[in-house]
Amino acid sequence: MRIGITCYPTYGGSGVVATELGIELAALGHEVHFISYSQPFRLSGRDDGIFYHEVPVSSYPLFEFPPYDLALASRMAEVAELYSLDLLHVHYAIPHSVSALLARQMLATRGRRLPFVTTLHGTDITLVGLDRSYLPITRHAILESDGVTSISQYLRQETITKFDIARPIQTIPNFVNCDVYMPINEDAQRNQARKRFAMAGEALLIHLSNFRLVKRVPDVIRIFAGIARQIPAQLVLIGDGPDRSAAEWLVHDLGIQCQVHFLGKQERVHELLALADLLLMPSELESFGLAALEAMACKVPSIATRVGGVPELIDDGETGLLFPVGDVNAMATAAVALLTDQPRLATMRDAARRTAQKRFCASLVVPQYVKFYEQVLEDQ
Ligand code: GMT
Repeated sequence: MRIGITCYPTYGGSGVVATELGIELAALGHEVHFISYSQPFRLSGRDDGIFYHEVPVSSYPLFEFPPYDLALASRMAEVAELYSLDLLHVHYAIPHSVSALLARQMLATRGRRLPFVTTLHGTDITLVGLDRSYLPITRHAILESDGVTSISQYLRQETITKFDIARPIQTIPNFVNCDVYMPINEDAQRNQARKRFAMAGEALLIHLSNFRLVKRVPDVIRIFAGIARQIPAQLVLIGDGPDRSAAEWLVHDLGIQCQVHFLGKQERVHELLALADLLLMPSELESFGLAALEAMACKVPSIATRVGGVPELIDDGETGLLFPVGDVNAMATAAVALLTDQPRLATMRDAARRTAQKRFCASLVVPQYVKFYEQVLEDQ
């Protein structure tokens, strides 16, 4: 198939899923065309079968808000025609599904079909999508999509309930490439690599996010401070975003600068995750929690919140530990108990990797997307 993919190219789960999906589809022999305002950050530009088309957004004095969604729709229609795309797959409903709908209409007037699939990722439904200024148009584009998928059962149900949508929505969970996201099984090699952040005998905690409010990064710092008061520990934070400076100030005020490493945006996330003992994901809401899955594939269980789709990914007590939002003391206490019980931690680490392989491996999930595309094309 020739597939056009549109996503947010910046740091964020939906862009990561879209990019990894494109890479996997190309590896299966499909032709993948990314259409976005900049190259998705995990795309190296070296993969066979992958093409990138930038969306130019012109600015005029009259435009206080340059209309990206319109420029995107034009480029989608153009790329679809020039490269004979079979379908578009847009990640994150706002505004991508609306642009895809326009592109489909533009090509229809030229006698060409261009079906589109919308994948719902989370805040496009639970936060931004519920904003009255976006709800009617988002709902319309979801209803008009030729196929809709959601990344968890939770999100599917939220979409049906909050958007009052009766159309079929297929849940296809997020996935991880278990050959890229891997543990370092050799103890000596792992210990050597951990020396970059932690000395022998120190626990290593990790957090990975876009530092938005919903991620509760200050809770990450407070949980870590609670852990570090009881056992020797270090914390690595990967990512960047609006709450980074608040987190940096909190680290400063708590006097734990020597134990906290802000790495900013990183490309080789899998190599860093594999060094950690535990991931901290105390989010207000996660429709899935991709960071926790990537960590699990590296044999790193999570201390996380029992919200949204997280319980579909993490079995509480088996592949991680789940808590109410904001209960930083309970999370710190549980983390210390786990980190000081090596046999229990080892069992949980093994179970986390096994779950990633058995339920969320790219080789199991990507074919579900291919089948879904085939169904959509058959229904035309
Ligand atoms: O969480 C964010 O701030 C970004 C958002 C995105 O679109 O990048 O993440 C959502 O999609 C991810 C990939 O499917 C999911 O793993 C996240 O759980 C989801 N975030 C929320 O639901 C808050």
